[in-house]
Amino acid sequence: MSQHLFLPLVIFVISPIPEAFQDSDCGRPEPSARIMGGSDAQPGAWPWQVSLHQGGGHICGGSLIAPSWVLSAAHCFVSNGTLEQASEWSVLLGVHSQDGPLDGAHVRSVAAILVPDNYSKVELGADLALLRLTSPAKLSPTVRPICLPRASHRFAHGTACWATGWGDLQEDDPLPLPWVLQEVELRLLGEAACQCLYSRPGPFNLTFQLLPGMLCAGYPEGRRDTCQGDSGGPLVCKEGGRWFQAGITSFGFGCGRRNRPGVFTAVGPYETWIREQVMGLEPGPAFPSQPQESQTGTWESREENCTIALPECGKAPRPGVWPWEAQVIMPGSRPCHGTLVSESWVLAPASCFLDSITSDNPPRDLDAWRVLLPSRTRSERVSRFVPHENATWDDASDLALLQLRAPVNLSAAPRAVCLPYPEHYFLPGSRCRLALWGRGEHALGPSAQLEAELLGGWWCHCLYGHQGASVPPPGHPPHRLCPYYQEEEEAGRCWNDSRWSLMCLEEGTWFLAGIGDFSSGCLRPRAFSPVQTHSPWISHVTRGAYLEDQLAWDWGSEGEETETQTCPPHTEHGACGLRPEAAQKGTLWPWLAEVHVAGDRVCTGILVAPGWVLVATHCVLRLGSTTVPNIEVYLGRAGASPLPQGHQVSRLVISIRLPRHLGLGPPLALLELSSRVEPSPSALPICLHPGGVPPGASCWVLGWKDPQDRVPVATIVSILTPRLCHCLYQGILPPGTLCVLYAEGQEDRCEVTSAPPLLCQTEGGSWVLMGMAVRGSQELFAAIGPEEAWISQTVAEAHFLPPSGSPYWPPAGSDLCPPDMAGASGSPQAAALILLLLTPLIQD
Ligand code: 4AZ
Repeated sequence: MSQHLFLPLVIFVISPIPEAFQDSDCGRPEPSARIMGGSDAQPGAWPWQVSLHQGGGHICGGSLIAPSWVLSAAHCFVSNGTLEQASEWSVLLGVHSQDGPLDGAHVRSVAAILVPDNYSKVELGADLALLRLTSPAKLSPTVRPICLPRASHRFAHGTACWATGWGDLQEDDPLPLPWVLQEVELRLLGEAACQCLYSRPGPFNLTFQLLPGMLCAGYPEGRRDTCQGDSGGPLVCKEGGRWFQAGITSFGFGCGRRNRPGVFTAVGPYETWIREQVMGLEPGPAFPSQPQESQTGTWESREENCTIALPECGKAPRPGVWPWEAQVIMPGSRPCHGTLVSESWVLAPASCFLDSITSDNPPRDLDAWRVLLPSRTRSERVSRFVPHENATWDDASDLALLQLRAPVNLSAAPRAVCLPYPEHYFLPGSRCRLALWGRGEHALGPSAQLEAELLGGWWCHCLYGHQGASVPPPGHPPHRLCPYYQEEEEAGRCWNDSRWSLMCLEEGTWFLAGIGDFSSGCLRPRAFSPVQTHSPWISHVTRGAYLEDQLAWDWGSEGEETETQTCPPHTEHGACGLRPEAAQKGTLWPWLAEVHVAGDRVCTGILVAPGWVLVATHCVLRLGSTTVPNIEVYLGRAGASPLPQGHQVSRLVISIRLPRHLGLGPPLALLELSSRVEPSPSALPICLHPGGVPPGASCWVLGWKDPQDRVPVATIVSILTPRLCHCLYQGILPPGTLCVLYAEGQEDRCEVTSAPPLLCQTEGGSWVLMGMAVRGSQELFAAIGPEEAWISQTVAEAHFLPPSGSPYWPPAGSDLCPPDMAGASGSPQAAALILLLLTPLIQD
């Protein structure tokens, strides 16, 4: 539907008198002279094929069935339930290429368009139309009518027939100039065989009920089909030396998709309707009787059993052994890792080949390039290099296609990876793998397996998106993909110069889902740009890449209303410490967990990673007790104002981890949850503070007013300088203890038995955990910093901010306390007030 043709009308000669026309003239092209997966037709090979124009461009196909009659599809002429004006349409006859001189071609206007009364929309059948021409066509070797089948005519299943047209070559890929008529051989599918294919959920999770008067043609494996713009055109089958029109191109689910053959309007069942419409206007169409020898075909045959095609791409013998792994070798540089997407094409980052960002000239020394593919003894040569047009300035388009000189056989290895269609939605929780991509170095050594699990859209979208951005709802393709994986990070290195591709598994089939995004820098999880947006370009260039429908659809109840989510304030520190807008109903402290210990005791816990909660040891473990209590963790609870059910999560604790402290009882414990918590505005991990006090931060003790109703209360505090702290609690403090000072009257807003945490909000806006309350104290907190090594080793995903501010811990033995204050009598509060007059607080 995308071509526009402006015709010089003067070249056409109108022939006023119909030529003699008989039955025997139909369906016989005189000289023996896309559609998807087809090829250029020979001029004159399909002399009944016409092009229907509206507004100067090709819209639909049609077939000449009598000098004054054209058969086409109703949906070409009906929009919003109304039939279009005949005068808007013109019929081009005898056309081969719609671009050059139209030798022997001529045009006719349309006097009337007739559509069956019971036509409403394509899926409900009766998708046919008759066009009466204002004057008869001029019959010639390139303009001849097709024979029509009678109602009793039976086309045998499996018959090879031909569809023709000027429609798209693939979904959203119009036929290029010079617009030469395309032909494709399609096999007739029996009703049961077709219904069986369409009864299995396919694209968009849809199934379809085939109706009487429809027929299917194509192949279970797809790849050859009619497409947009072919509608109304004929499907013809040769019997007894003449061509009969078995079908009218009507619709389908996409084009050339697996298990989705084209659906045609069967012509035979409409014999009576057609005869009625043309009655009285001679000569009418020819309905020759079916040749004897063709009546013996199979129509209720063994073939009718259901032959479903399986994906031809994305099969790996085992994860990590990728039959589509391709390495491009160029003299003088490291190999570039890419992936095989078809028999003849390799996809790789364009940046491997474009020498620098300043020179975007494609390289010229293709002769020297070689491609290594699995199980091939010799390397392949390269004949073409096609970079993506945005490759040099858009990271997400850093792609190039390399054509191999000779196609390879894809029966075992090498094999092609599957590519997702643009509407693909990879389910959160999908199993994925990271594979080498481009010239990236393998950070983990060549044997490492990077297993990954796809995280939900919210997290990824907001981590890399901006505050207030709306999150694509489940089922909608995301802007970015974030896989969760274990990465051994060396201190100070985040391997942001190594690149990966992301492959995800659906029903045993691997898809190339994303390509590593440089823009994620050191943020974790890394972001990947979805490949699905580039699939149309890849299939346009390669004409053979394996696009495959989504194979897994279950993302929960669809009927459930989903509020549009918007992104909370952003942090530059990775996937921690984000706090949703206070306005969002309910949850204000998304990392605050209720830790229910063995029934009724409740402690405060803090989510430090999607599967881990940090608590004060004394709160979950009783001294002297050797049994590990039964612990349950609740997130997304906001005390008296409960959130909708969907926002609350609970997990059992499967292990308690303690640091190995010699002598002293460890102040902090890590609880491992039975499964990860999907990050959401009501359950987010916090960042951890490595030491010192963040400059300019505001700090809070977060707890409950009372352990029964557990309404979160946050009390602002000042963290005292180490000197003040040391002087006030001289001799009684374990190393790494933080002291705080409450504003007057605020000191007992939180109850202490639940061991509340001490948090700060940094100048950058992200929230960090400083410490957890020491047993029985309101002012003393066991700091996180000194436990950094243990926490990081136990929980790879826990995120410590880079060190900042002044170191908190004073050198051992410093003794600078004012003489009167050492071991001050009276309350710490009173003592601190005196000291405050002498020493500024750190945060001031
Ligand atoms: C169309 O839109 C159309 N693959 C025609 C045929 C098919 C799909 C779409 C069948 O005109």
